[in-house]
Amino acid sequence: MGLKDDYNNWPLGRQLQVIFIISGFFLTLILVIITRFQLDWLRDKVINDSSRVLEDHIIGQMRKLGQFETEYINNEIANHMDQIEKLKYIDQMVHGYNSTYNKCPLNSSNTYLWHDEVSENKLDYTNSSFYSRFDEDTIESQILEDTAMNNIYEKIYNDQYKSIYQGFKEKEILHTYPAIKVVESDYSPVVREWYYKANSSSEKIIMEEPYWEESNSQWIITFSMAMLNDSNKVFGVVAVDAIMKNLTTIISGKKILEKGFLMIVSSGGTIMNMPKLWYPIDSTIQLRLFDESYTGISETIWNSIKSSSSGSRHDFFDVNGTEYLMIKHDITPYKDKSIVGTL
Ligand SMILES: *[C@@H]1O[C@H](CO)[C@@H](O)[C@H](O)[C@H]1NC(C)=O
Ligand SMILES: *[C@@H]1O[C@H](CO)[C@@H](O)[C@H](O)[C@H]1NC(C)=O
Ligand SMILES: *[C@@H]1O[C@H](CO)[C@@H](O)[C@H](O)[C@H]1NC(C)=O
Ligand SMILES: *[C@@H]1O[C@H](CO)[C@@H](O)[C@H](O)[C@H]1NC(C)=O
Ligand SMILES: *[C@@H]1O[C@H](CO)[C@@H](O)[C@H](O)[C@H]1NC(C)=O
Ligand SMILES: *[C@@H]1O[C@H](CO)[C@@H](O)[C@H](O)[C@H]1NC(C)=O
Ligand SMILES: *[C@@H]1O[C@H](CO)[C@@H](O)[C@H](O)[C@H]1NC(C)=O
Ligand SMILES: CC(=O)N[C@H]1CO[C@H](CO)[C@@H](O)[C@@H]1O
Repeated sequence: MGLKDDYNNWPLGRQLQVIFIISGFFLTLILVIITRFQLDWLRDKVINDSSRVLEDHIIGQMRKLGQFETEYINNEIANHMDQIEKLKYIDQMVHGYNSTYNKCPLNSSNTYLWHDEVSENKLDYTNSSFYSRFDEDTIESQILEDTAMNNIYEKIYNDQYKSIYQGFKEKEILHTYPAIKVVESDYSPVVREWYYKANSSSEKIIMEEPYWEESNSQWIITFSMAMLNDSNKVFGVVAVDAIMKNLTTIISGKKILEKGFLMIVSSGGTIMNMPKLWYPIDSTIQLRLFDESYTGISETIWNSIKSSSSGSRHDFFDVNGTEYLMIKHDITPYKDKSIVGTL
């Protein structure tokens, strides 16, 4: 309880530490599930056909639905990928690393907000803030240069984002919008997963394992991408924490034959939208699909589901002996772009 309740009140820096611990897995698939009982009931009631024709038809419909929903999720994720790429180009330009521009068209400001001027546990949407474990006076010129980003934060910020931030190699500066206070005295962006993964795959967009934010009842996914200088060397990483509220709301609203449902599962096995039917007594627990004592799916079965092809069928029994029919679809946003995160 304590961890989940406190979590949202933690400033970004501390939250990132938690993300660092639980992440490393990625959004991976959508499952379309109905029970054998539903199928038999339908067969008996509607057609009373003992042949496999009806079953094949239903499975075909489940595959189509899965494809359709996968497309929707792919588009939503692709939007975030476009956004992070835009931010990368803009910040590269701000620092003079785009030969198209002699001079950055965005003006820097001559003031900035240092993180400890923000009150603790507060998000200040009127400013961005800067942090570094190094002495503030030695990094002022670098900070002032990046204030040019303030021109665009408020314009691109919307309810799909929790925050937008950048980490810089030089002096390990963190620039965040909305402004926050960083509580750890030795915080460094460059050792965070969103930073070092982007740093080591500098042409790729990194997508982290989704994490649950209890107080706002929403899933967040962090996307990040490296910024390169004129010699193609990483000088920083830009990141966004994207809110997956709509995605899970829309997917949870879908029903198949009354009791059938759709589930989005990360490749770490985290279930992002628990069907009511499966809801744990303690709703703060985030179940994984291979929590066998609950779902009846073992880690071995989970691994075979993951490695099977998109559209494949996997029947299983839950702990109460109910038989389910499941169709699995892979989520692979932007096949023409490099993304680290999907299988
Ligand atoms: C379906 O068929 C079975 C045997 O073929 C029969 O016993 C049953 O009554 C039928 N059900 C309906 C709803 O017609
Ligand atoms: C320069 O910016 C433009 C868009 O403003 C972008 O298309 C181009 O790829 C950028 N070039 C570099 C080297 O970042
Ligand atoms: C930047 O400053 C110049 C000179 O003060 C001004 O003309 C221009 O409109 C400013 N640009 C932006 C994007 O604010
Ligand atoms: C970033 O990548 C470079 C080159 O691969 C490496 O030398 C450096 O240690 C990396 N930095 C971090 C913070 O991971
Ligand atoms: C790019 O970054 C590398 C590594 O920090 C540095 O050695 C090089 O001078 C930089 N190049 C430019 C053009 O800024
Ligand atoms: C998310 O849902 C809200 C409320 O239903 C809506 O206003 C918003 O446009 C949706 N966002 C997207 C990206 O669909
Ligand atoms: C299994 O049965 C128990 C006892 O009836 C019930 O409390 C539980 O919710 C059921 N679990 C599932 C996943 O249906
Ligand atoms: C320190 C600083 O830059 N504060 C600014 C925060 O944002 C408000 C509104 O844009 C400005 O008025 C402050 O100067």
